[in-house]
Amino acid sequence: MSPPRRLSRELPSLVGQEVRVAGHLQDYRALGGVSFALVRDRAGLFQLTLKKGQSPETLFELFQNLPRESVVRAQGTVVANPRAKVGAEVSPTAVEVLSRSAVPLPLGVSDKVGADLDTRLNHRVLDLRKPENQVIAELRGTMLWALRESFGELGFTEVETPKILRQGAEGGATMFKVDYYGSPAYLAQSPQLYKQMLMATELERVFEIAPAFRAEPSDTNRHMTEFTSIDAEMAYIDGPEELWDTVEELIAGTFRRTRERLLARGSPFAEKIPEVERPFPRVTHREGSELLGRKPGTPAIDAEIGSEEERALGDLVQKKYGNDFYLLTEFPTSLKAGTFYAMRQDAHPELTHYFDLEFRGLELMSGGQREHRVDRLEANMQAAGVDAKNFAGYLEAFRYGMPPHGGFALGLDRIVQRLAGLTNIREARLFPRDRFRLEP
Ligand code: AMO
Repeated sequence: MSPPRRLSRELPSLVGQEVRVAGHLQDYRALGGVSFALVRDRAGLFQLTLKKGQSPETLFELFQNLPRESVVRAQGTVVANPRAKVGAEVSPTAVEVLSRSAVPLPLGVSDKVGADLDTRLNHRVLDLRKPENQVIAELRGTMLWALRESFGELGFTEVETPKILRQGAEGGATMFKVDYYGSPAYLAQSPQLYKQMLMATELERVFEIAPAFRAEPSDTNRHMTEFTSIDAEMAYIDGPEELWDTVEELIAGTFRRTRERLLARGSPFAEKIPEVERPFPRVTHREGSELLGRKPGTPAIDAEIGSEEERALGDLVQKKYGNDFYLLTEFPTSLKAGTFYAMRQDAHPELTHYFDLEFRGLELMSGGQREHRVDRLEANMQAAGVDAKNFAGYLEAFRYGMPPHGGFALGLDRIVQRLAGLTNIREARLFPRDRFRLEP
C-alpha cells in the first residue's frame, strides 16, 4: 500500500515518515554528489534530494532527461533540512513520471523576466501556474465564498435567472445576438429584469452570481465582454438609503471574511484587504461635479463623469472624507434616460434614486430604487423610445401587485482588480474574454 499524498507545507511535521508527494517539476540542479529536483504543488515548492551512493542511480538519469513542468510523483522519506525552503525535503526511493511536458515551453513558469499580457493570456494555463497568479485565483474564490456567506447573513436567497433572452435591459448596442433555432435571441447583459420580476413573489431578497455578457465597443483595462455580476434585489424598501446600508454591510462582511480566511491560509493578499469604515461618504452627483470644479447651475453640472474625472474624484473624496469608498448618489435623470426602470424622484424629476459605489477611483457597483408603479414605468419606456410590447413578460409582473423595491450589481472582476492592484481587469479572470479574445 502506498502512503497518502502529502503537500509541501506538511513536510516539516512528517520528518522520518514515508510519504508520497507530487507536482510539476520546476527545476533540476545537479551539483556533483547531490542533486535537487524542485517540485511545485498547490501549497508551494519542495525539493526531492538525490545523493550519490544513497539514492537509486536511475533517478539521476530520469531527472537529467525530464523536461521542466513535467508532472512527477515520488515516494520517499521526509528528512529535516533547515536549508530547504519548507525546512524539510524528501529523499525519494521511487519516482513516476505522470505526464511528460513538451519542449520548449511557450511561456516560462519560473522566469524572472515577465512576458507581456497578451503572451501570458495566450498560454494562460502555464501562466496560472505562477504563484503570483495562483494567489489572485485564491483571492477571487475566497471572495465568492465570503459574498455568499454575507448575503446569507443578510437574509438573501441565491437565485439563477436565464442567460439566453428575447430582450436585454441595458440598451441594444451592447447585446450579443445568438441564433436560437432560427430566430434571434440575446445573451444576458444583466439579470436586471428577472431579479425585479422576482420582487413580485415572496422571495423578497434575492442575489445572483453569474456571468454577464456585453458587446463592449471599447477596449479598456476595466471592461471585458464577459464578467461576473453580483446582483441583488430587495423588496419593501422605503428609499435608496436602505440599499446603501445593505451595500455597506455586504462589503464590510465580505471584506472581513475574505481577510480572515486568507490570513488563515497564509495568502499575501490578506493584508491588502482593508478594514471597511462605515458609513461610506454619500456624495451627490452634483456635489461630485462641484468638487471637480464644474459650475453649479450650468448644464455641465449634470454631465457624465468620465473615467479620468472619476479617478480624480476618488482622490478628492478621499481627501475630504478620508474613505476609500464612497457612494455617488442622485444620478441625474438625463444620464439614466435609457434606464427606464430607474425611479425618478417624485419631488425632483430631473434626479433619480440611482447611485454608484466607488472604490479607489473605480466604479464597482451601480444600483438604485426601481420604478414599481406600472403606469410610470410604461411612461419611462415610452420616453426612452423602448417598445413596451417587447417587455410584456416583465410588465406583467408589475400588473398584479409589485412592492417598492431596489437593488444593485457589483462587478466581481473589478473588486479583485483593485484589491490585487492589477492594472488590467483581464488578470482578475482565469480565461478573460474581450473584443479580440475568444481563446483559450
Ligand atoms: P452596470 O451596467 O453599471 O449596472 O454594471 C454593474 C457593474 O458591473 C461591472 N461591469 C463590468 N465589469 C467588467 N466589464 C464590463 N464590461 C462591465 N460592465 C459592468 C461594474 C459595474 O459597476 N442592471 C444594472 C445594475 C442594477 O441596477 O442593479 C447594471 O448592470 O463593476
